[in-house]
Amino acid sequence: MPTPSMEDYLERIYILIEEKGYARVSDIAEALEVHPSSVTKMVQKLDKSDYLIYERYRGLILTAKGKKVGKRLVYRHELLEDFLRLIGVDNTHIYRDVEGIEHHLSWDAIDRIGDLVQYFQESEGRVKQLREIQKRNEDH
Ligand SMILES: [Mn+2]
Repeated sequence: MPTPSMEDYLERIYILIEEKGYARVSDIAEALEVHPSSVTKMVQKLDKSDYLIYERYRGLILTAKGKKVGKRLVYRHELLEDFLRLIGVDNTHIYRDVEGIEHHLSWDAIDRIGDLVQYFQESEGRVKQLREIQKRNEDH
């Protein structure tokens, strides 16, 4: 099991590779706002745990295991953003809130949140009802 910090790196590396085709240590450092030496250390750790293969001058590639986990982590982040948006959380809080909770929920909880998001997405009326309750609560 990757640690929360390993998860942050894998998630970011997966996104960088999706978007640019590669992930350089400097890009990862910039995206995560950490020192490049921290990235090198973590990348070596991820290599040891078989999430990726890192060669100093050739860059890094995700293994099948790294791709699978990275994809799941990106899905989890996006699902939690959808969830918070859906329940009416203000956009200015969403990214930070997701970063704060994403590592601390079980995959069971993630899947149940997925059900709930689907429940609302399947019917616009359900979202409307929720907004009505929220409006009522605000008025009090
Ligand atoms: Mn995240």
